[in-house]
Amino acid sequence: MVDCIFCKIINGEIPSSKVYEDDLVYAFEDINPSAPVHVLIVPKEHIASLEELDEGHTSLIGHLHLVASKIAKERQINESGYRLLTNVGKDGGQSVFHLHYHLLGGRNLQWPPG
Ligand code: DGP
Repeated sequence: MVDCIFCKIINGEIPSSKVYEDDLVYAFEDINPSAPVHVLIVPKEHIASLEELDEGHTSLIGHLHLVASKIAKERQINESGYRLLTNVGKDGGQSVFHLHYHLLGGRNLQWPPG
């Protein structure tokens, strides 16, 4: 998608600190980290948000979760724990409308979020 900042990151038009890449997903360091580990995991397909998912995306989203778990192990936060979340829409705090999951860890995360 032409004006999507995350599509540009995936395509290499905008630089990013790559954490992981395969045919389906791309993961990179968040520009404004909220925790010692803050990685964004995005499908390469442009999907605006979780609300645009359909049954055809089931294996993609399952795969993305496994990638998150793999990164958590690599960053050694799997035993202490971490959070994987996606913000949806205005009230959910979504600011970039290309589906992405935040992998957060490396500190004691508070709940509930603000
Ligand atoms: P959300 O509010 O859930 O839509 O999160 C968007 C995240 O994307 C936010 O934590 C900051 C991050 N972000 C926005 N623009 C860029 C960028 O150009 N590069 C990187 N690495 N992260 C970005």
